[in-house]
Amino acid sequence: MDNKLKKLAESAKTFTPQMLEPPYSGIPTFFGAPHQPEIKDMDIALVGVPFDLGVTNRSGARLGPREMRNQSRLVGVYNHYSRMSPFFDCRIADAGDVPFQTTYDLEEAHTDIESFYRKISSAGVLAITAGGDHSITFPILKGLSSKEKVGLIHFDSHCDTSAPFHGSGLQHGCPMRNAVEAGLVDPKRTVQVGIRGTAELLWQFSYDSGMRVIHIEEFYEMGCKKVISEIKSRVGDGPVYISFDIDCLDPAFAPGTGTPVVGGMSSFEALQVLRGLSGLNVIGGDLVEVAPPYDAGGITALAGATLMFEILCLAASSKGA
Ligand SMILES: [Mn+2]
Repeated sequence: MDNKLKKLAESAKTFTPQMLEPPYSGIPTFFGAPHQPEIKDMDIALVGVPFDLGVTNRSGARLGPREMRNQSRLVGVYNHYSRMSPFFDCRIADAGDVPFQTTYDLEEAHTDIESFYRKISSAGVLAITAGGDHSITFPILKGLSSKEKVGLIHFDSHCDTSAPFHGSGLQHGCPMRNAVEAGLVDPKRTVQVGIRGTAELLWQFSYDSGMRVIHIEEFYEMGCKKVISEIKSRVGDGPVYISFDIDCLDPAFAPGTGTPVVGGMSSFEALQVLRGLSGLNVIGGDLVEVAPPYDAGGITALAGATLMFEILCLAASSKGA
């Protein structure tokens, strides 16, 4: 153990009492962080959005945050790759779930999400989110918005830049288009990674607006290292948000999701790309679309929690810096 790790291990502030308990005991919070519903005295809020009224296919992502809290007790507090603990560098709390006035109206529920994230950003706190279906990313970005547009690193099998269809422009096939059209996201500083599947015809907006789309075939041709440098050169030094749809992973690694598409990357490849993104100005992120009813032995929720931890580490490094 080198000195830095030794210092982390000996630091009382690295651990909460719950982190020292067995992972199956107690009331689960994200990574064992303290539950703190009031947004104060924290640098980063971990937030659950148990909501899936925006799905086009199988529902169940509303159960994602609960199960990711469970599995997250097997993840963290150290990141062995970057040799850091976000809990050492930052004050991190589980702020609980977004409180909904209604769970039966997509538009109104999105307003609830936006208000909650507005409260978080007004307090100068970063938010890392467990979804929920992907429709939640649009109201999250609205709530976090400042004057400056953000760049977007979007891992998914789908571009999610569809025009309204099946009677809604707010469902989970549309958030990235909505975010660009609302002036929240700069499409020229946007990279979509892992894209594939039959819905390609719905995503012309990605190309027309100037997003960089890396299909899964190109991902494997380039390899992780080139993908990382392509992402970094695209998004630059400005603020950037990371949105990770678990269906970016192959269903072999993440079967528990509403719209699985065969032929995706492995959980290790996703980890490697995320780890390569250190040094970017990460202002928040989400891990969405974990749907426990289709999961097997919790592997999707575990993959989700692990990737969420990686995003948390990136945000903590940014915040710390
Ligand atoms: Mn998606």
